[in-house]
Amino acid sequence: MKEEQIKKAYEIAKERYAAIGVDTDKAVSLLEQTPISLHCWQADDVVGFESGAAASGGIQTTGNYPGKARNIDELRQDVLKVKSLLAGTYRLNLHETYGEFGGKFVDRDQVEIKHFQGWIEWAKANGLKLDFNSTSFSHPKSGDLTLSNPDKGIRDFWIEHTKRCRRIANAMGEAQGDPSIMNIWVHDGSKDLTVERKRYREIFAASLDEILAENLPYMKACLEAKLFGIGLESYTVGSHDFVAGYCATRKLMYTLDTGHYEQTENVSDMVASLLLFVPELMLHVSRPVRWDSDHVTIMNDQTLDLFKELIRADALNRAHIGLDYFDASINRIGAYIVGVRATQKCLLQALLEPLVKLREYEDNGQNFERLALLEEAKSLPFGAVYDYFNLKNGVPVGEAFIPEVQQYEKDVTSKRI
Ligand code: RNT
Ligand code: ZN
Repeated sequence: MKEEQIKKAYEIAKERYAAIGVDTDKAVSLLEQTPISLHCWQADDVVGFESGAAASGGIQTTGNYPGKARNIDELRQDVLKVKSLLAGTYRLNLHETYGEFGGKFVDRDQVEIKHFQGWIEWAKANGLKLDFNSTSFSHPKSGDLTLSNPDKGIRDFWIEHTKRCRRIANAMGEAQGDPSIMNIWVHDGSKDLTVERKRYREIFAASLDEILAENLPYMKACLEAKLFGIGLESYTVGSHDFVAGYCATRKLMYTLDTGHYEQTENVSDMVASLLLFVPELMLHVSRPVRWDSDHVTIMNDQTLDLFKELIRADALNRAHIGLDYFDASINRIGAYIVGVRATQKCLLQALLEPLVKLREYEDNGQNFERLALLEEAKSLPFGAVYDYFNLKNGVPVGEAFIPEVQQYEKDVTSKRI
């Protein structure tokens, strides 16, 4: 598409939206400024640089498409390639297992800020801010229970790990002048029936209280809820009810992963409830296909509804947008870009919703009018606005990123054998 055509289409779209009280320029600028946290683990199938082993502990990556990042340099190169093809503001979400361990084995209860110093500098040099995750899976001590383990030795190992991770996140936040968001997700659960549901949750809460006691002003912790993990189907310690209750009482950020609920559950409806009781949300935007399969995020009703609820709740400044999927069956760079673009398209459509008019109709009891406008809004030319957003920021418009990804595969990732 020619530049002139994109601009012309945008001008027409701008007028069309203005007629229903929506400012497209404002939506574009919000889209530019809203950070999206790229999950480092799509680049290498959640392997990391600790032991090189495949992910275990409730999660599993499927597929063996060639070209995954094998070391820090390759991962950084991939992330920068992804970023270069996208408009907007980015953060990078690291797991503890992605530290720079200098070829030595550094156990999880020994990790230090120095193992992330290189990341802090690299991120700064490349205009990225860092988020962080403790990592209690894929380790000999992971078992079925970590922070909720009745065995004090194992529990203390993971408490120490998570405390250290908070300090690392704090160092990241201080260096970047903006809090690093540190997610705590543990796979703790049971494959089969358990008669100790309450006991493990009591232990988990006590472990979390101990971990979160230290005052670290440059980081924010969040806790991720989940329905079940692979091999842990009968019981999850950190269920939705547990995490909602814990976050509400401790005033902690809740991590909402869109793959972590019952398949027919309306996840977007949780936004307007949770935000009444927890300070902020961390979003893991994903795509569950029949289960928590972590397929690449696409523009579907679930994702659209999630962002619409966020905007309707006026909560863009109380939510941190991150991605969480790991598809090893397709080009991984392409997977990043498809997922980010889908997320942006959903956020943009939410920002372009004619909310003032819709609310007016609702207040007046004009329910036919509300339904009609909601339907009509679906076919308004948001695509022209999204194209313009990309053109304005000098990145490929529409499907033009496909050959760029193919070229990178030819030059770089296909050579990783
Ligand atoms: C697992 C959680 C968690 C992980 C990452 C790798 O079900 O979604 O967020 O995907 O920490
Ligand atoms: Zn997640």
